Amino acid sequence: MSNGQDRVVALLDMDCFFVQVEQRQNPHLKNKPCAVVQYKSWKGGGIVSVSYEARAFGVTKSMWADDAKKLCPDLLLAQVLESRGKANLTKYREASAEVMEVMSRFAMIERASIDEAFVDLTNAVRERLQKLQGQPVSADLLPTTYIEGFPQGLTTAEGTVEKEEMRKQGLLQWLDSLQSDNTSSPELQLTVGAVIVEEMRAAIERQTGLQCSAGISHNKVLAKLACALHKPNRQTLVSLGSVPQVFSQMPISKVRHLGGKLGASIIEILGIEYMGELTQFTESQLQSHFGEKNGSWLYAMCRGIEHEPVRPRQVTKTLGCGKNFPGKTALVTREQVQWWLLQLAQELEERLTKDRNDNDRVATQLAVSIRVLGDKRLSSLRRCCALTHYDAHKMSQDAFAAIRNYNTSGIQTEW
Ligand code: DGT
Ligand code: MG
Repeated sequence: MSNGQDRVVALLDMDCFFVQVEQRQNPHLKNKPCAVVQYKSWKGGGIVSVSYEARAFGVTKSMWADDAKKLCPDLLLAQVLESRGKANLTKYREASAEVMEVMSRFAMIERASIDEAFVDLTNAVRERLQKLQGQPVSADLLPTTYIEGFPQGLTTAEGTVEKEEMRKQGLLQWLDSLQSDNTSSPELQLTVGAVIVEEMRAAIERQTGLQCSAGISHNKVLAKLACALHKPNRQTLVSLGSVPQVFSQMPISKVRHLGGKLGASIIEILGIEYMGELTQFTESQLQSHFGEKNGSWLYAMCRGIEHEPVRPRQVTKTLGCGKNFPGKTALVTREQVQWWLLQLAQELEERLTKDRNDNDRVATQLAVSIRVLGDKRLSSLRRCCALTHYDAHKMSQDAFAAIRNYNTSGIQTEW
C-alpha cells in the first residue's frame, strides 16, 4: 500500500454560491452585504447563502431574514424563485453546470454538490512536471495560495503582519524548501497541483464570472478541509507534514464522513474532541470500537492517509425534490398529501425529461421519503418503487401507494 502521498487531489467550492449567481444577474448587489432567502412569508424568509460582507456582521445561513436585518440593517436580499409552491433551483443548477463544464476541461472531476467538485490532478501534475524540466515553480504562479503551516518559525508577532504578507512569506519559504528537480517529491507535486488549480479557478472566473476557493492535498478528506481554511477566493495547500498541526485543533465532526453518527460515537466512546487525538489508539483498538473497516480507515485518516478515489461524475447520481411543512403547516389530510406529491412529481417529470435529453440516461427507481411532525431526523420513512414512466400522475400515485400504509390515522380522509 502507498504512503498516502501518491495522488494530488483538489476540492473546489464556490464562494457564497447562490449569492454570487444573484450578483451576476443584478450587479447592484455586488460587493454589498447580501443574502439569498427562501420563502418570504415567515420572518422574511430563511437564509440559504450569505455574502462575505454580510458574514462580517454575523449573518449566517439558516437565520431568518428579519433577524439578520437586526444584525445588518443594510442587508440586501434576493429570493429563490418559487414554482408550484416550492423553491425552484433551476437557475443555480444551470450555473453549477457551467462551472463544472469549465473544471472538467482540466481533469476528471467528481461533482460533490451543487457548488463543489473533487478533481484528481495526479496525471495533469505528472505531465506538467515533465514540461517544467526541473525549473523551480515561481511564486507568481500561486497568487492566491496559502501553504498551511507556513511561514515556520516566524519572529514577527503574527498580529502585526498583514494576512497577505504572511501568505507571501509562507509561500516563499515553502518554495525555497522544494527540490524542483525531484519529480517524485510529494511536496513538489502538490505545488504543481496548486498551480493548475490557480489556472482552473481563473478560468472559472473568466468564463462564468464566479469565484471559488479550493483545497489541494493528497486525498479528498484533506482537500475538503483545506478548502475551508482560507475562504473566499483563496486556495490552501495541505501537505502531509502539516497534518499533525491541522488535526491537533480540528474538531472530529468537521472531518468529511465524521459529521454524523460515527463521529459522535468516537467523541463519546473515546472521550476525545480533536482529530489528532485519534493517533493515541492502536488500529485494533479502533477496530474493536468501530468495526474493522471504520477502525482501519480512522487509523490511517488521523495520520492524513486516505484512499477514496475521485470517481468520474459530472452530473448528479439522483434527482430529488422535496418540501418541508414545519409546525402548523404540517399536512393533515390525505388530499393534501396527494396534492403535494403531485406538485413534487411534476417538478421531477420536468427535470427527468430534461436530464434524459441532456445526459442520455433514464432513471429506474423512485424513492419517497416523509418526515412526521416532531421527528428530528431528515426522514422518518423511506420507501422505493420502480420508476417506469416519466409521468407526474403515475409517479405521484406510486409514491402515495408506497407510503399509504404508514398513515396512522384510522380515518380515510385524514393523514
Ligand atoms: P461558502 O461555500 O461557505 O462560501 O457559501 P455557500 O453559500 O456556497 O455555501 P455551501 O457551499 O455550503 O452551499 C452551496 C449552496 O447551496 C448555497 O449557496 C445555497 C445552497 N444551500 C446550502 N444550504 C441550503 C439549504 O439548507 N437549503 C437550500 N435550498 N439551499 C441550500
Ligand atoms: Mg460554497
